Amino acid sequence: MTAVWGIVNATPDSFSDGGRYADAESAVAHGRLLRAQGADVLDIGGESTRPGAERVSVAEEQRRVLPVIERLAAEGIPVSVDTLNASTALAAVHAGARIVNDVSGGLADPEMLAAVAESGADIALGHWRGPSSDMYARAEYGRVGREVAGELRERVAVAAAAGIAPSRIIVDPGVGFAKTAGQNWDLLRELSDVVALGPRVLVGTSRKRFLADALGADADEARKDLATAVTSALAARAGVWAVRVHDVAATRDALAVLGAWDG
Ligand code: PMM
Repeated sequence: MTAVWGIVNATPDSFSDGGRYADAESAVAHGRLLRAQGADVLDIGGESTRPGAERVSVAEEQRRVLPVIERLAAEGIPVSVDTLNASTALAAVHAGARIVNDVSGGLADPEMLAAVAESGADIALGHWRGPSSDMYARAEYGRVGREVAGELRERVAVAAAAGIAPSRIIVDPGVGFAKTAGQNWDLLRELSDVVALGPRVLVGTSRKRFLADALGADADEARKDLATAVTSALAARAGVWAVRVHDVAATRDALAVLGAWDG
């Protein structure tokens, strides 16, 4: 059965004036809800990696994620930390995270792979061609599936050379990272190139902008969550190990339907 990663944003809630404690409190509550809905892993991030998003300081990132990770991990829930920073990855593992989710595949912080090797955690290596501020300038591919797979193969080799056991490595084709909308669809169609690499594959399509190609630009969050359940089921059919989503309940239902269909 395909695993489901539930997204927990440990970012300040602009609608709350309760301060840091209230923010951590609501992130923990949200994590518990996603777990109850069937999330296998909770992916906790304190800095948005969306296109055009602002960077926050490493200290601020850690103030946001560490209390949330500590509390959810203490409840026995498998936790990953979504970060580009080696020091946050290490601190998160000390707080109980078992997986480091680095959308840059170890490229953003030169210390990342050595830190993860030392920590003993698993690592998800994302396909990345540079910071989100100008990543569309790098969105040039011949056959996108083959090229993404080739670049991920290189990152896996570098991670293994840094001392991370191959069985601890997960790869992610990085939907939306340095890819146009059309290239994201091509990539999903060609997922078998990435699955053929060998390591476990994680795919994240949740609420991403390219879904508007199918739904129209005015699609709200609820419609994007339904679309995400469909793309996640199709990714599962293509052989991925896990999908990363905001709406765990909808994707769990879609995977259950796929399971019944397959018998
Ligand atoms: N996408 C985002 C953030 N983190 N991590 C992985 N492994 N794969 C992704 O596709 C991915 C990610 C984009 O931001 P979001 O948190 O708003 O979805």
